[in-house]
Amino acid sequence: MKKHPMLKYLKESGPCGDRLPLIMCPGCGAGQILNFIFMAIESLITEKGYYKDNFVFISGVGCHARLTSHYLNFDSGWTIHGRTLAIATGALLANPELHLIVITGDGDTGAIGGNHFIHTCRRNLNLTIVCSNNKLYGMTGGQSSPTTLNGETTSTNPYGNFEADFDLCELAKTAGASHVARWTTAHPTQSIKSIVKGIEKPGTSFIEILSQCPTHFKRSPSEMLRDFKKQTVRLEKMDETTAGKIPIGEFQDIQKPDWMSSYQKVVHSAQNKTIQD
Ligand SMILES: Cc1ncc(C[n+]2csc(CCOP(=O)(O)OP(=O)(O)O)c2C)c(N)n1
Ligand SMILES: [Mg+2]
Repeated sequence: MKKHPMLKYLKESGPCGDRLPLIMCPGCGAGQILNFIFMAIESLITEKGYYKDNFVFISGVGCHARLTSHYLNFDSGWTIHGRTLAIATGALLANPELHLIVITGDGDTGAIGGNHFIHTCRRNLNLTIVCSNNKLYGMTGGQSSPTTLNGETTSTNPYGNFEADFDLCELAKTAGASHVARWTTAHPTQSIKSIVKGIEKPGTSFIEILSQCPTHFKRSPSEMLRDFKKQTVRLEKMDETTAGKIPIGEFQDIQKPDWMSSYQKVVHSAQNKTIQD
């Protein structure tokens, strides 16, 4: 049987046993997101001369986080829920040559790790953040998260979420990330292109991918994918007729110095300063 071309990026076996099937529930979007990231990395290695060994993955805790050290044939760190970006920052400062890919969730980024998220974007640290947004806390029983849509039903909101939902892309954009985009698991080509662009872009890249959780939403994955197509609209087509739809596309793509290049300028100035008695 012909092997899947991305299989080389998975370990033969890991803490969860054999690499396939993944530990995720059937129909979970996390495996698709992992495949998008692999496809992006594959194109950078084969077409742009990137080295596999320079990619390092960091994740926190959550269903999405199972995608790193459990399975990847890359250097990776499975770290603490909500502190993913703090730990990725440390890895980056230790070796700025690395391409750090942070796989995070809507809870990890938008709730417990919200403060780290804001300041990572503000500092414009050279990290590529891929957020698997399944709109709830998948791993702990499907509780509402900051991205659960208003009115949506979860295990903690059986009568519908009465809170306002949060737009992570708008937050990343306002906080100053260089590159910000949102897609869904029903948009594979666009997601892969955004991840490639994000990795190539100096500074913080935030790529949010809406992902289906058939287990907690108790729906079929294919129906959820069809809904992603129906519920979303390209940012540039948003107007009064599309009210209530979820905007997808590129929210921000700007040229600005990343944290490390600004820091190196300061180091250079300090080293060249003549100390006066
Ligand atoms: C410090 C800390 N607080 C809470 C938890 C419990 N916990 C584990 S995963 C999780 C939520 C994960 O949600 P999300 O980041 O959206 O990931 P998903 O499982 O949906 O992929 C929580 C609250 C924890 N492990 N550590
Ligand atoms: Mg989640």
